[in-house]
Amino acid sequence: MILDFPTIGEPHYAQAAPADLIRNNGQIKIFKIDENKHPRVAKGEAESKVVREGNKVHVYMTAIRSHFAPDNIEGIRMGDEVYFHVTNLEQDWDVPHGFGIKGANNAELLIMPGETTTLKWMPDRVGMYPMYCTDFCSALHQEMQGYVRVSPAGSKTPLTFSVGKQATSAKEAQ
Ligand SMILES: [Cu+2]
Repeated sequence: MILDFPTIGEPHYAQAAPADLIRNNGQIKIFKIDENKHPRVAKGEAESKVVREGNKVHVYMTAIRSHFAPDNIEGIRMGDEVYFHVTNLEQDWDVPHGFGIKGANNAELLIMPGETTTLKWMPDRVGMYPMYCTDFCSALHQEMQGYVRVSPAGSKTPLTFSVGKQATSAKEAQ
């Protein structure tokens, strides 16, 4: 090979292998939610929350077809380190969810059913950031998204979070 372009690790280089090689060697299809011992797990939407600890913000988020909870977060400030601890509440073995947020320069998450994984994110500018499921999960996969608002450092914007709520309109704010 003379040149490998434009990406390294082109997925088409994958080789075929007998399914038994994976099936019989520790494939994990599902994590039972009751047995999830992750210290930042949210075992239901009622446990989803956003907690500030100094400049660290921990988002205890759940994912289930077809929304995140919370999916509307305000009060993140420039300089914050945000940790999205996303629990996939699905208990069907073939429904992973993904998680990505605009501007994340490390990675996205792939969360297997019943599992909790964490994405660290440090916003680099003030504004609205979409977050979204990155793994096709159902016909409503495209709806599986939300927004985070990032305010300037030192802003007094209170930390709030909700599910499925419209942003306050100018009319309501009067
Ligand atoms: Cu999804």
